[in-house]
Amino acid sequence: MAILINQSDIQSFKKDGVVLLRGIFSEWIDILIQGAEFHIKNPSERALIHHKKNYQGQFLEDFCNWKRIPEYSDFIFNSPLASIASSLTESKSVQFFHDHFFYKDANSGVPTPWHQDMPYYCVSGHQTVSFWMPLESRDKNVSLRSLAGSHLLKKEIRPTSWSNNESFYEDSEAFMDLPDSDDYEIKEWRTQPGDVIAFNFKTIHGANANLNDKISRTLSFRLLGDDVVFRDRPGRTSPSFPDINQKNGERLREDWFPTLLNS
Ligand SMILES: O=C(O)CCC(=O)C(=O)O
Repeated sequence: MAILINQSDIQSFKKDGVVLLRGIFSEWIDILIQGAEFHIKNPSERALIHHKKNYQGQFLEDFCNWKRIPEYSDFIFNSPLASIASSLTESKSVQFFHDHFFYKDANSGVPTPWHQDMPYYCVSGHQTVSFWMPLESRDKNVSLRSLAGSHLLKKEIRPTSWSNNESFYEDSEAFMDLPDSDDYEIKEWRTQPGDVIAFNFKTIHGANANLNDKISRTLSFRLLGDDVVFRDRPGRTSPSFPDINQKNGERLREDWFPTLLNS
């Protein structure tokens, strides 16, 4: 994988829990935009729509659409995604977890709050990576931002519902509050289609509202490395996988979460 990423990318990912990889998927952008255009017109039943008072535009997020959108599955199975994930997470095996689509209308006014993805998920482990891919150019102030080193926190951050800020699970005490973002270096970059921000599921991240006069579309692809196993959460996860029928500590079932690489 030396051609696509280098040791310093791997070291940054390990130390900061986030790294920018410039232009790494440029040749896949047209295909992904085709998929995203279909997706916007045909959201799944899992899609969530967020509005903010006094703003016209909406913020739509949707999950787990790779099976029905061939452009997404083409990218997942035929791009160097898994190989890059294997290098970054220093894993021999890579399983696909899910895709997450973020569509923000122009002037949608709804930010993505600071959060950690891991506590929303039915998995535990450290060898994880999300690939955040903007489908159009993003100024720094509407790109992803991440707290460098936050993936090393010992306790998980309390997951809350983005609509009403309520704790996701009853055992809210098992989690810690968000730390003060001023205590961290914030990693954020101006980004172009083809660039990727790769981050650990435990890295605290967020994004400002889209207050520009053009839409913003982002795809995040989530992958699992060697040490990731099923974790039974005390409630509904996001995304939820009803009937998954797995026990704590098991490798995720391959019929739902395909192994993309096993070296
Ligand atoms: O782009 C955004 O608004 C948020 C992205 C995000 O939270 C993610 O990819 O996990």
